[in-house]
Amino acid sequence: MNDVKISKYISLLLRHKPEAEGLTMDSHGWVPVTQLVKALAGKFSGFTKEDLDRIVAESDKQRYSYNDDETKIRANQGHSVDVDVEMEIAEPPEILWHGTADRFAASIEKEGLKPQSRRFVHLSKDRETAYNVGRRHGRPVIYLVKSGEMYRDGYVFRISANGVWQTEAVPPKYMFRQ
Ligand code: HQG
Repeated sequence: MNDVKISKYISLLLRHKPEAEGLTMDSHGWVPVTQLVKALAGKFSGFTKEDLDRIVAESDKQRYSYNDDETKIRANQGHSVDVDVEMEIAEPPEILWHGTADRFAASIEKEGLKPQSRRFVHLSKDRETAYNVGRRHGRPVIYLVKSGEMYRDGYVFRISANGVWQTEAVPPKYMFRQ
């Protein structure tokens, strides 16, 4: 089994395109495990619930959660579909980071960070994580985000079940290119 390839497909289904496999997603992002396993078995022959258990447990960023009785599964964050995955609203650390690609820098410095196709802007806890996020898009550029100041100014921050900070937008005055 190519777990990385399968995990990418699971992310596609659980964050962006449940309809590609006819999955029924509820308003909190949950999908029946039996449905997901069946869909994955149709695409990756021999796929079973045990394979899904392994991918959920070993996901490097802990991308997915089961509900208590493991009948439902959802992605912890990163959605473009309009669901509420019940992220905790919390006070962020004083500083967070955002990694992006240099081709986005001019637009970001003009209009700030926007969620683009996702529901929230994703912020990293440390510089290295931000660098790795930025590298996915091209030549990386890192911004320091003054999240503490934003919080005191009334901006709402959420933290996902797998520890990724998110907010709706970051205006340019709270960001510094590093
Ligand atoms: C950029 C991964 C132009 C933004 C990671 C980013 C993350 C703008 C891109 C998670 C802009 C959107 C999310 C503006 C923002 N003008 N470009 N005003 N505002 N952008 O993939 O943050 O492996 O939707 O900088 O670890 O890169 O999938 O967001 O470059 O946590 O679990 O628009 O995805 O996690 O790209 O990544 P994305 P992201 P997973």
